[in-house]
Amino acid sequence: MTYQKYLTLRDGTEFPAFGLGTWKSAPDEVYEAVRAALEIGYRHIDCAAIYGNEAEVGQAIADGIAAGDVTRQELWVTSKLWNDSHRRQHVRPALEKTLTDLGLDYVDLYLIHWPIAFRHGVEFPESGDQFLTLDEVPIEETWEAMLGARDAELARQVGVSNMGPERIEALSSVGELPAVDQVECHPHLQQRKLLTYCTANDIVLTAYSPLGSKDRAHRKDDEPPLLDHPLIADIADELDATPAQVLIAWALERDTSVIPKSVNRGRIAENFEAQDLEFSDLQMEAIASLDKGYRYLDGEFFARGESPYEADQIWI
Ligand code: NDP
Ligand code: 1BO
Repeated sequence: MTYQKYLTLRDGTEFPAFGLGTWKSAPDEVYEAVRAALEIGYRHIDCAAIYGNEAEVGQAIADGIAAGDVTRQELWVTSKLWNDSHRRQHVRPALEKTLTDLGLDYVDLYLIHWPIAFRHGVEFPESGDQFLTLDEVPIEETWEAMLGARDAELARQVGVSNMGPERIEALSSVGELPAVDQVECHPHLQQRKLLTYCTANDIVLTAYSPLGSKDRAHRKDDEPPLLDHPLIADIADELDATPAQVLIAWALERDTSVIPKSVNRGRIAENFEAQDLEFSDLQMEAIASLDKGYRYLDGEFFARGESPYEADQIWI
């Protein structure tokens, strides 16, 4: 029986630390992936409207519940508000669309996906005028509407993604800090400053791209492949584990939540079993030395052409 770790949110809610990512899981693959995950024991699925597969994820959840693999109460479903729905009047309809697609009455966690805004109806901007600046749609306005959606019981918890301490701190003017901040985090980007801030403020950090997001369409030539790193391979050998399991277990050891994506049943099971790994202090110290502030998802795709956004200003 694999051990399953829960993290406690500020209001005492128990949050399953380990979950399944679904970005780039094609609609025709994600149904089987989520069914397999629920059978294996996953209790946390990470979704987003922009992933274009919430209907298939929802069908798999419904069928998994019908098959007795999990109950709705045991399951944690996260989704995210896309950048074109930051205005007050667009937040609740966007969440309602996600709920319809997922076939759920509520999500457990709803996140502002990025601190970046587009005109309503724009999926990915093709010109500068399709962006909105955060002066035009302040993130505080979006956050207030997120809190309203939670108060209307459409989401049990609300949080943010891709935000650093400065941006999160600004949200406190609205009255409440987020329950969760979901950011890229792995041994090459350890997010120590942000993790210290989150811990001090009772915010759980969820680590995305924990394996280095290795199927990115536009890879950079100098990209260091995390799964092939010799130090990770050595520790995997010492623990009789795989490199992916080491990366996942490292995130759990630091009391972060972690959401590796896979559409392969064998790798879905392999990743789940990472929850049983334990490190020595020496192994944790060795992995700590790999931090180089390297982002696989560098945000350049939001900063191209006439965009009013700069990539290095996204995560402040
Ligand atoms: P991951 O770091 O999870 O890597 C996914 C890649 O690793 C896929 O190519 C997958 O292939 C492969 N993989 C999975 N398991 C193994 C294994 N055991 N051994 C070898 N390869 C493996 O990348 P993601 O960028 O997808 O991040 C995870 C999740 O985080 C996303 O799916 C999404 O839910 C969330 N996310 C959120 C973001 C945000 O802005 N909030 C941004 C990015 C991600 P295969 O499927 O074939 O197994
Ligand atoms: C545009 C990238 C979204 C991944 O969550």
